[in-house]
Amino acid sequence: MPRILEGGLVDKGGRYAIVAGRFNEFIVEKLVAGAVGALHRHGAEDANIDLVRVPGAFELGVTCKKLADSGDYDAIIALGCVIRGGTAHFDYVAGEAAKGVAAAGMASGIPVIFGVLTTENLEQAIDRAGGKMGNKGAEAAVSAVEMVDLFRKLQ
Ligand code: INI
Repeated sequence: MPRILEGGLVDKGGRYAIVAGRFNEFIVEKLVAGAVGALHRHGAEDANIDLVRVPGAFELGVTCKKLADSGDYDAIIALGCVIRGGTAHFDYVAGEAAKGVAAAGMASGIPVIFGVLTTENLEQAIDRAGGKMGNKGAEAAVSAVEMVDLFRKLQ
């Protein structure tokens, strides 16, 4: 049997920052509630969870990078919602959000979790923010707990 290195899903005092875009607030607030609820259910305490708000998904990457570099957090969870409109704006905002969040993780070496919905319409967003497709904020938070535990084992 190979040696298997993977993170568990029980939080052991990890420090988390959730960064949430205000754009499409009605949806993003459901992602935030899902993320906080999941962190609690996996053992994290409010004292170890900070919530940082930014204008929109475009601002997530640079904010995640700043928080990751602070040394105050073991994982950052980026939450936002980009809904396709009739223009190319969607592609720029969604693309930069994904690139920025990924770059923050790569540059800092800290897990930065991508919990940004990129959907064709509002219905798809509702489905993924506590509707029939689950809550992507909660899923992102569980990924953060797992990655914090994994990174402790990889040290
Ligand atoms: N921000 C979002 O988070 N979602 C969107 O759907 C969106 N749209 O469609 O424009 C959006 N735009 C704002 C953007 O994230 C920045 O806050 C803004 O451009 C200022 O830099």
